[in-house]
Amino acid sequence: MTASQKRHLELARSADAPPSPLSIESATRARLRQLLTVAKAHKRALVLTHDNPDPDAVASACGLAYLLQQSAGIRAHAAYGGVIGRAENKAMIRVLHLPIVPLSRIKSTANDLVCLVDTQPEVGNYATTQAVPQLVIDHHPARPASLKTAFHDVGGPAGATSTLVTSYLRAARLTPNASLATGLFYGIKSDTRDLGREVDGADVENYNWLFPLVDKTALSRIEHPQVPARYFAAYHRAYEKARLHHGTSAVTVDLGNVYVPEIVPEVAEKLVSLEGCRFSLATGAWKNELYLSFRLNDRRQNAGKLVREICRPLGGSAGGHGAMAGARIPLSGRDLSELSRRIFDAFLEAFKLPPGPGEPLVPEGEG
Ligand SMILES: [Mn+2]
Repeated sequence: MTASQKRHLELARSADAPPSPLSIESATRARLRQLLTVAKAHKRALVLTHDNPDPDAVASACGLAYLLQQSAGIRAHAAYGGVIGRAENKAMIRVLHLPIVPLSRIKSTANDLVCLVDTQPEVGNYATTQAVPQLVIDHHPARPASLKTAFHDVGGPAGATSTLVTSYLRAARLTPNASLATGLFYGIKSDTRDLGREVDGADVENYNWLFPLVDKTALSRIEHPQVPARYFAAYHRAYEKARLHHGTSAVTVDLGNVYVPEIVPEVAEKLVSLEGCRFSLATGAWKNELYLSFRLNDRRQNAGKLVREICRPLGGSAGGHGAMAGARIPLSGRDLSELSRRIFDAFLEAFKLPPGPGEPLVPEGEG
């Protein structure tokens, strides 16, 4: 056996070996009972994701709404603010016909229970409704406000909110249909980058449990979507405008105005695969807000913490965890490229790299 095969085996063992499957299951069942007790005191639930939701947010919202309907016997609607713009995410909704709608289509007054998934109170990245969220399920680091809600399951170590929701469905002895199962599976798969990043034993366990229920044809159509021409234009501009810092230690790009906000994280994700790169940063403007995405290869740093420290003072909302984080900052008259430069310099300094414009990723004449 080669060293790399050995390492793979060790990784597989550590990821597949939770403390004790039985104790985890009874803990989940106890939490499920608490969740249902809170839910049953209400009539109509609104399950809200963060704005511009990703597959994990969409799937966990639909999964929780299903759980509330089936096991608490209350009406529940899943909704989101912002837009679903990334091609894979649009395909997910279209191919799977998932029951989630823009928040504007829901009469908020009729709901007496507001639930949040894949985000938490205080984060500020979800559409504001009048009611205070009372039920929160999120794998991101716990926020103090979440701990004051009637029910909360926050703070990881799960790599995806879909993992937490799948555990509750299983504890409630519910089997999701092919559409929901495929959504939850894709939620886990995309948030953990195919179980390769920030993954927990529960992610692997639920991924395997969902696999036989997945509609493989649908999954393939989601993962290989058709994209509009402007997608290629946006990528072309991204590569042309990307800048290298201190060799290939860091790569930054200010995308200018973007046609959908999701192109920003997608580009950051692509650029962090550059050889020798410690982190990537992408910014873009959409509807008078600066969107920022940060991706990290350097395990000694925490992406979420850095983004919060740098972006909060600029008036933005920020979220994220170990290797990936993002922020949204109102431009309020500020110039995108100037603000981007300031932010890039702050990150470069945090990594003790020289600030400044850097060198083009694609030198002139090679593009
Ligand atoms: Mn997530």
